[in-house]
Amino acid sequence: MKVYEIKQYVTKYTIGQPFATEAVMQEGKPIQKKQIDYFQVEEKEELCLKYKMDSEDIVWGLGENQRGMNKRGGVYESYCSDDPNHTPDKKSLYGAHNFFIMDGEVGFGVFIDYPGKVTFDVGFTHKDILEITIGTTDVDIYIIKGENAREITREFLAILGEGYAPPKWAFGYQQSRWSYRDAQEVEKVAEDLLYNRIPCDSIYLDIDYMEDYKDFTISKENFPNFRDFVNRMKQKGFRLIPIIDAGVKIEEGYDVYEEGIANNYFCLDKKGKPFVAAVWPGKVHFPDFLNPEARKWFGLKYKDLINDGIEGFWNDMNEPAIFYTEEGLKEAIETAETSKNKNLDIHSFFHLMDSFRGISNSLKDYQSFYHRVEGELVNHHELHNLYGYNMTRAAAEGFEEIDPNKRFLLFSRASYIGMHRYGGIWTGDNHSWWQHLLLNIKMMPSLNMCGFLYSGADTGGFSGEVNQQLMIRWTQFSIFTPLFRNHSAMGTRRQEPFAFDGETIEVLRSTIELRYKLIPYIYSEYMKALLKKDVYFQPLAFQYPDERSRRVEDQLLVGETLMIAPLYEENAIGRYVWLPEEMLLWGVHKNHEGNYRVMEKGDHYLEVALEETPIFIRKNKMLVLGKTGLNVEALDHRELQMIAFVDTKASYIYYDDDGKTKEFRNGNYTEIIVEIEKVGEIFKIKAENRGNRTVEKLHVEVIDTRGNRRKQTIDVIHD
Ligand code: MIG
Repeated sequence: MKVYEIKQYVTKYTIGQPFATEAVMQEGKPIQKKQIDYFQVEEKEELCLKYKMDSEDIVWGLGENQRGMNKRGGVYESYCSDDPNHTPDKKSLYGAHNFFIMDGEVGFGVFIDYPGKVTFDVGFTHKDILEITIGTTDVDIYIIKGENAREITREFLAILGEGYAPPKWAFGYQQSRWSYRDAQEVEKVAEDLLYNRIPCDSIYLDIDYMEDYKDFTISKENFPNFRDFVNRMKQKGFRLIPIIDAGVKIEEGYDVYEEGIANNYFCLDKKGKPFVAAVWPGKVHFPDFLNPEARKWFGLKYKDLINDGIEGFWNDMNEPAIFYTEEGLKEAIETAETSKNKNLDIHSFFHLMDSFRGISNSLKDYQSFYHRVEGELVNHHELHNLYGYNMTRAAAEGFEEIDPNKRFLLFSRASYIGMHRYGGIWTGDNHSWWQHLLLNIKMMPSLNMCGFLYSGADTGGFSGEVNQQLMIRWTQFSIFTPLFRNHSAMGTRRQEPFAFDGETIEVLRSTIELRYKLIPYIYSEYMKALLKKDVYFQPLAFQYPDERSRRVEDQLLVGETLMIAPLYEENAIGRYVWLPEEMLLWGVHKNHEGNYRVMEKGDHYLEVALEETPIFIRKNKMLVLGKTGLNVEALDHRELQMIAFVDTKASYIYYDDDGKTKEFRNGNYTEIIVEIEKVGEIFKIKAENRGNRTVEKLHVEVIDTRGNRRKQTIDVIHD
């Protein structure tokens, strides 16, 4: 074992010869140590790390996973999985995020940097034992120390490198469905949104826009004159976001296939031939994204669509999902044949059923193909969790080359820690279930701890049938997630906002309008978190370490000012809310202004009508707002509104930039420092602009702890 000090609080333990995942961007200097801090280690064929937890310890993190924010009580398996049934017993979803924090009397963070299978038994087998099983003896393990869970998170994020900055329009509302099949249907969606005055920035193109599901092709029949269409839609205020799948269709004459074959860019089977699997297009090959040349080639394939005016993409099926392989299918058919004309007993019958059920995404298939890494063949299973990561990296590196200063929208389904440098993630095929709204709420801070700031779930749920209430409640939560997209599966009830009754449309519209009003705040908080390598969503525990607040899992801190307490139960007319300190409730009712209430620390039952989105403003903090508009680019932010809840004094840094380029990295951005101080009975307000000049006036409303309100308009001082 070799040990390195990466930073004062971060130690890296290298055991054997680990695969370079490139998750961590920082090197360290060698130090002497014989043991991994905190853990008892057993080394056989696999590595096993054990830690005895205190009964009070909370375990945060593990990113995209089931169960609570506190991961205690469950088993989690990092192995990117295309499993559309996210029931609570599932151990793997689409991402592999091996970072967690032990938060208690003794506190530390752990990142297991291994791209194969890792299992975290967090007090499942034995209630007080945390057991990590790593499917190898070649691994990098990082132990991170810090004063508290938030600081540990920041120490961790700091070694991962700077996250991905989406364009500002990607913070608007996004409309999706599997599928809007042709140009007319897309146009109809746009018209319905406009007719109902529902703000929206983009419309998604799911797999049916392609010719036979072939990546980088466009169905000429369904989308004739694609470039004109893309630009026409953009003029109406909608960007089109096509999907790109991992598998490349095997078809003579199809350029992506031909080039991949000619240059050896595909993953190989045992015999050294391109590996064959079946997905949407039928038989496909998988680009070997672990090979830098193949990555470069695939990344530049996005160019044609970009030339057509496309500015954003979503990468799907990149676990990679496999419907079946020839071998898998053959085995199942053989089982079926031997079962033919037999009187099957119950075991044989289930064996027959299982042989077909287990055909997709099977471990056997993942173990049967190879990547070429620095001239050597490496079994896919060993680095399974890096596939989606490197597909997304391919795209991001392609964009960098195609249009270096432009920000593109990009997110992926499969991911591994470190991928947040290249794009965001969405949480895949959830259901229109209340439980999945709650899961979404609990998952957001865990994803943030692993670096994934630009993320969100399919609002309203992907599979199953959403009802009007769930659609509203889910939208009321999603207005706070950076990626805010309504997406649903083929065959399910239509769930675009305009698909509901008039009253519901109105509630959804005003909720989405609230999102657009919040964009100055959401964007400012997002970008500050990105630049400071911090989180945007936090559990209450990260700011309020008291025992009561530490246990709250259904309220979140959003940026530095807000706390939210979403409604997530059917037919609920209110909910209990815990206030860790005195706060100002902005009971946003159809966006009407001025509905404030100072609430004291403690437990409250809060009535929340279906059209209401309660927002809490923390003490001595400020919320910045703008006017709504039909899309992000239509927003006028020369004058902004602020709501400040002030006892003695408060300050806020409002961040903004052009939202289109990477110029912010050269210091081209706006920062307005707003300071409010109580002097006698008056509040003195000062707003000073540093950097680019964008805002002229601030309309500040100060609410003091007695509920007195004062409005004041101030000019921003420019240096
Ligand atoms: O096998 O492209 O998660 O969002 O609509 C399903 C069709 C493939 C899965 C994605 C989903 C998308 C769907 N895809």
